[in-house]
Amino acid sequence: MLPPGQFEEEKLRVLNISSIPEIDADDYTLKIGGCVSNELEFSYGDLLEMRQVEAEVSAHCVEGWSVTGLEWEGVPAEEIISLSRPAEAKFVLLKCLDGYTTCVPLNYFQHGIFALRLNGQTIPPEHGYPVRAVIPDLYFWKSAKWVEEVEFLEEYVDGYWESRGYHSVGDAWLEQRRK
Ligand SMILES: Nc1nc2c(c(=O)[nH]1)N[C@H]1C(S)=C(S)[C@@H](COP(=O)(O)O)O[C@H]1N2
Ligand SMILES: [Mo]
Repeated sequence: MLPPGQFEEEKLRVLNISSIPEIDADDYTLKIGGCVSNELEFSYGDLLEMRQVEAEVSAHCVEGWSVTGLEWEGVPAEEIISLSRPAEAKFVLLKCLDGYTTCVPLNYFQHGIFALRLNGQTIPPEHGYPVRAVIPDLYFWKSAKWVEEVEFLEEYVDGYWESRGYHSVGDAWLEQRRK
């Protein structure tokens, strides 16, 4: 079943605000900060060694196309939450290596994955290598590619598309496309 107003496509369309960043996994760091008890940093190697989960999460682009049956594998966001302990957080701002940002409510983020693999292979560069935050149920603009920083927030702030009129939550099942 697809969310209202969506049609099924075979393959992901590659959509970026600018070009695909060239990333050497050896130089990559995922930073966790904001209103947390523990600020953390993880290398790509650290993430590979952490607890991994696999989940099928469909992509629902706000422009109307959906791709189902995508198998993502990586570190559960719950793990990042329990290690950093963001007691008062209500949102997270995901910041990416291409300058892109998006704001995600914590109650959706907690079901997310810091994906390292897609359909049994290392995530391809155009889809977010080395790390993509995949957030179930929200439109796909909330699934940040090339994510490098997670800032836990008590208050909502706009990210890139949210500041251009797109919804602060963006639940595809509730058809929350624009503000
Ligand atoms: N870092 C980053 N993440 C991003 C974007 C982007 O421009 N930069 N675009 C978003 C949008 S609008 C969509 S629809 C999806 C597209 O993902 P895909 O290129 O893997 O199909 O990525 C989302 N995540
Ligand atoms: Mo999109």
